Amino acid sequence: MSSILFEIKKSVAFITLNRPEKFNAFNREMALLMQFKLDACADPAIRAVVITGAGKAFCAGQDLAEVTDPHGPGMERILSEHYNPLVTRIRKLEKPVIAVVNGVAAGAGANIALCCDIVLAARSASFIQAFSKIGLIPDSGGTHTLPRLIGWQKASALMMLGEKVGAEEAERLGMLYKVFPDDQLSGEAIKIATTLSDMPTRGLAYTKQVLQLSYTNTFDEQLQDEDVFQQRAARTADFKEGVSAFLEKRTPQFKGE
Ligand code: LHQ
Repeated sequence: MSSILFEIKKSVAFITLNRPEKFNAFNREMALLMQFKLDACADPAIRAVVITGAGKAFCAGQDLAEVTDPHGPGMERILSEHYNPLVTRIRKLEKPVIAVVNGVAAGAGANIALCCDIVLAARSASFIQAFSKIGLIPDSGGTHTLPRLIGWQKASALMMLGEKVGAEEAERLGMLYKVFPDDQLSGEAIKIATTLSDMPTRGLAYTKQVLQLSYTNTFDEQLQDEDVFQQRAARTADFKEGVSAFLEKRTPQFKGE
């Protein structure tokens, strides 16, 4: 069985981390395969992407057995070849990426979820910046993402203490969008992903890009970038369709173009 399952239903791609007996911890094969599948999501027929885990866990981060394996990739390649390209692909993908956190998300597994555009979680799910417990620093973009989501102080404490945060607390802190009862997560996630996949995909991609620019821009620079991206959005067929549909009092049919 493949370590990454990939399925397309209508216009939504589902990427499932699939090493359930290892709590979906990443080995090299799985990290490279996930990059390959994220590249496949560039297909314009795919208009939203869901990332979730098989079995009880979302993802326990790096497979720690591989780190000590003399035939493994070696510490010096793990970030540059596995996690950095993976989270970069999620950030650059020109469509919404939804993390559906079905269980524990630890280490790189937590930070991969947190770099997605929308994070949904089961009530029983949890997030752990597990790195400090084994003498590492948080990676996969977590030192950038987490303080911006929940503030420096909370991020710093969670990263140093490596404490487990339950899904409801994570929602309260601003780490994620919504928590659902365990038995409703999958259905609610499909509804949200399907809604997004019917929306103006170019406009959503520009929203994702301009939000990322705000990390480094001044307010004035951000206003300029909003102007540039708004003009791009206004040139899309979906903008024309959205306005026409509103004026004609009908449901718009967006094509993602
Ligand atoms: C695992 C793992 C795992 C292998 C659970 N590996 N088997 C970047 C740079 C370079 C190198 C290192 O890594 C990184 C990025 C990182 O992600 S560093 C952080 C790596 N991850 C961790 O340190 C988390 C380790 N795991 C845990 O702390 C716990 O397993 C959690 C909190 C995730 C779940 O706890 P429990 O619910 O009590 O489950 P469990 O510990 O019993 O685990 C279930 C099974 O999954 C178990 O297998 P077994 O055969 O004994 O039933 C674990 O060995 C396996 N597993 N995480 N990362």
